[in-house]
Amino acid sequence: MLGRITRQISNQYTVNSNGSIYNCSARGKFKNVGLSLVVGDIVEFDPDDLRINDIKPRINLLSRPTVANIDYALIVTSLKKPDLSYTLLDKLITLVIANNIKPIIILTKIDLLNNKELKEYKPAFKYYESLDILVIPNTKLKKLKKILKGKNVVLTGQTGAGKSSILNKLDKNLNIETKPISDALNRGVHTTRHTEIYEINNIFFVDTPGFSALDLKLTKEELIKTFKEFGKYTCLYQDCTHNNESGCKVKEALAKGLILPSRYINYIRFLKEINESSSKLYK
Ligand SMILES: Nc1nc2c(ncn2[C@@H]2O[C@H](COP(=O)(O)OP(=O)(O)OP(=O)(O)O)[C@@H](O)[C@H]2O)c(=O)[nH]1
Ligand SMILES: [Mg+2]
Ligand SMILES: [Zn+2]
Repeated sequence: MLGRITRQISNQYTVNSNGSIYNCSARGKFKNVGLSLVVGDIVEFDPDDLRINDIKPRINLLSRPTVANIDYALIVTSLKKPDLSYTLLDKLITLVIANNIKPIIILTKIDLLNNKELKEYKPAFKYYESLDILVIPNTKLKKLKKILKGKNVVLTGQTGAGKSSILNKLDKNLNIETKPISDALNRGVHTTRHTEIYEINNIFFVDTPGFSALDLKLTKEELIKTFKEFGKYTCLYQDCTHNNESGCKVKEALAKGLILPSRYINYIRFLKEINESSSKLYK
C-alpha cells in the first residue's frame, strides 16, 4: 500500500493511507544504505507486518526542519518576543527558495507593537512583497485558503514565533502544545519537539520544532540565485559575487536605494559563511 509519513518519533513512523492510520517501522535496508525516512515521504508499506518497504522519489528535501515534498513554506516571523531578525528571515527565505519551495511570510505578535514601531517595519515588508513574497499577519490567514488548497505547507521559524498557535487557531480541535517564551532570556523554550502533518480543510500543514541557529549548506552560485532581486542587474563580470568586484551593478543599485540594505548585508554575511565552511572542507 502507498501512504504518506505524517509523523516520526524516533524509529516509529505514522503513515496515512487514504485517511487510515498505520504505525510502521522501517525495513533494515534503509539503514544499510544510509537513507532516512522523513515526514512528508510517500512510502510503500505492508499493512500486515507494518513495515515500510520503499520510498518514492522526493520533489524536495528540506534539512532544517527535516521534511520532504513541500510546496509552500510559511516563514513564521514574530515581531516582538522573539524580536524580528532580518538575518534569520533572509536565511530562511534563501533555504526555502534553494529547495524550490515558495516562501510566504506570516507576521505574528503585531499586537505587541505600537503604531510607531509597526510603521518602521512597513518599508521592509513592501520590499519583500516586491520580490513576490506574500506578507500576511497571522490574523488574516483566510487570505491564504485558496492558494494553499491541496498543498503541502511547512511552518518554519524561530522557536516561540507562534507556529503551533497558528494551527490551533485554524482548527480548534487540535490543541497542539504551545508555551510563552521565557521573558528572562527573551528566547523561546522549544515547545514542539517533533515534526507532524495536520490536515486542516484540505491543506496539509507541517508543524515543526523551532530553532535558534541555522546552517547554510549551499554553494555560492545557489546562494546568489536565491537573492532574486540581484538577477535584474548585469554586472561587468558574469560571475560577479557582488562583493568587491568592479563594475558591480548590484552595488550601484544598493547605493541608489533600490536594494534593501539589510538584504545586501545579509547576502554578504551568508557569502562569508559559505566561504568559511568550504575552506574548512579543504583544510
Ligand atoms: N501576543 C501574541 N502572542 C502570540 C501570538 N502568536 C503566538 N503567541 C504566543 O507565543 C507563544 C509561543 O507560541 P507557539 O505557538 O508555542 O510557538 P512555536 O513557534 O510553535 O514554538 P516552538 O514549538 O518552540 O517552535 C505562545 O504563548 C503563544 O500564545 C500573537 O500573534 N500575539
Ligand atoms: Mg510549536
Ligand atoms: Zn555584481
